[in-house]
Amino acid sequence: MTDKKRHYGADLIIDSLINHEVKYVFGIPGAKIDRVFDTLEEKGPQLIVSRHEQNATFMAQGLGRITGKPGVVIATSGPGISNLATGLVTATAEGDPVLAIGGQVKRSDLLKRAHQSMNNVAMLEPITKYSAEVHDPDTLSETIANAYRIAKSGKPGASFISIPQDVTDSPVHVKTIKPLTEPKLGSASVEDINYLAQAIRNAVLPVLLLGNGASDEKVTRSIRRLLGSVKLPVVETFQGAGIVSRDLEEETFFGRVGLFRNQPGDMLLKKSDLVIAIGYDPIEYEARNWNAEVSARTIVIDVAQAEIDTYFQPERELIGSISETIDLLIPAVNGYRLPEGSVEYLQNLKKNMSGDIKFDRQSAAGLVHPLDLIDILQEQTKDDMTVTVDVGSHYIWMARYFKSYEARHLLFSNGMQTLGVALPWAISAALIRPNKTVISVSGDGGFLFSAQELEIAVRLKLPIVHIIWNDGSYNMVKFQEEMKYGRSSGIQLGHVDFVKYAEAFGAKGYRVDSKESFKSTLEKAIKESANGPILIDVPIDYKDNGKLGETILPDEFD
Ligand SMILES: Cc1ncc(C[n+]2csc(CCOP(=O)(O)OP(=O)(O)O)c2C)c(N)n1
Repeated sequence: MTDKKRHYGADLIIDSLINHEVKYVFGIPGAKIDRVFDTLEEKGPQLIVSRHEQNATFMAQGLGRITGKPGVVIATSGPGISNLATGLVTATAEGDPVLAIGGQVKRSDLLKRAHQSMNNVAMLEPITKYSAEVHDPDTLSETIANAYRIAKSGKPGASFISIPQDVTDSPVHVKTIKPLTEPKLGSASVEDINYLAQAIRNAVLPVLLLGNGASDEKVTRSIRRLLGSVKLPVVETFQGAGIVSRDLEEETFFGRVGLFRNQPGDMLLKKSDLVIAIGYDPIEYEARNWNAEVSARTIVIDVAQAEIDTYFQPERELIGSISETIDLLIPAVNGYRLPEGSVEYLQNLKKNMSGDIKFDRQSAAGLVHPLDLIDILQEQTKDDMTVTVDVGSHYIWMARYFKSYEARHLLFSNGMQTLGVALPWAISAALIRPNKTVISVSGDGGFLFSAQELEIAVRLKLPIVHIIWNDGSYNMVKFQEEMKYGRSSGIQLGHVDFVKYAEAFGAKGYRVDSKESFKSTLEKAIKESANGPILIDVPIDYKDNGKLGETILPDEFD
């Protein structure tokens, strides 16, 4: 029995989380870490027990991405730890702060072939920013404080702490650390800011390339102020979605870039003589894809130095707080106007974006065309609703055609492209942004990577509408294999009755068979989601997917 008056390692862990104002912990217990769960039960934060550690990690990642504060996941030793891996690599790759805490065998078993004995730190080290094991119970709080700071600083990512069972169970003699004030980064140097301002004034077609690092709240506000005073054309990466607001869209937004180099935004980047890359991370869209000719001058604004490669050699890097840097840039470019020729080019490009004639939306009976689905979803989604997207052909369609006007409200996994993120992220979004319906979108393949978490959504009555683009295959792989080899392999899936699946969890499920029935069902589902999650199974018409990969990159428009 625990002596309630004594203070144990587990208390230090939980008190540290409380001091860091952690509201939710996602995870699954096991014997090596159960004292932490026992303490959690008594003191908080709120525990969300998941059905798989991977999904708990995705939920922590989703929380990290939306709030900018590390999402916390706790798992037990052995397979509990190894199940964290995919979530942690996704978080680190995609710049999302996560703090993972894992159980470990007791210290005396560490060097033995004992039950669940494994080198946790070594396993997770390559995919985290910080990976350490605590061997002295009195250092638990300081280790958590450091891991938390590292997860969130610079380019955010995952931190991992392994804690042997006897460390958790030992009495401790120190006080819990309270987080210190965070150091405030200043702007880049005035000299570099003036250099960029001059480069913009001299450029014929300067373009902003906005990446995931540009989509935090403060940076987004600064970028909007900049675009309000100087109408520079903008392209976003998938994870940069939503930075450009509705009122700035018409004059400044030229779409998202990623995956295949055939977007209006790619044409713009190719033609630009000055690309200003803000919070850009090559993991989302390598420079060899958008700067194949190494033609553009590039200037970077970021919190950390860029990784240099043949296709990405910035001539200046403005390093510091991105928002402070942009706020100082605004007066320095005041009064700048794009040359007449560029304005005309952009107007033509815009026409080309909206008049999409590539697709014949006439679908076979019973199927819904992706663009019809997107139009209906767009109509029924309010700007403050979160939309999470899984990985697959549906993600390419969504990234290209679904508009979002609030940063971090349209979420993609674009660094690792990890299947299964959509529903867990929707769960985090529903927790953090209460009373707002969350839309989550996946293929029929990716859905079943994490679908069991529907149980959490039912348990917590979360207002989630999950839309399955159902084509009975791993389509994104299929159509790319067909492009490469003229045939496909390993992509065929069997039939699943998703309506029954939803019902088995106590959720509602609908199947539609036309754009009209999708429209009315979505309307109904958004209303009904006030009482818990709803699944909509949409037979999707993927006949036009090949066109998504066609490599047309004209320089000019007639
Ligand atoms: C964990 C993981 N495994 C495999 C892949 C490779 N992959 C990318 S998309 C995809 C198919 C997705 O199929 P589905 O979820 O049905 O969506 P669709 O492409 O049909 O829209 C696969 C297998 C991946 N990205 N992540």
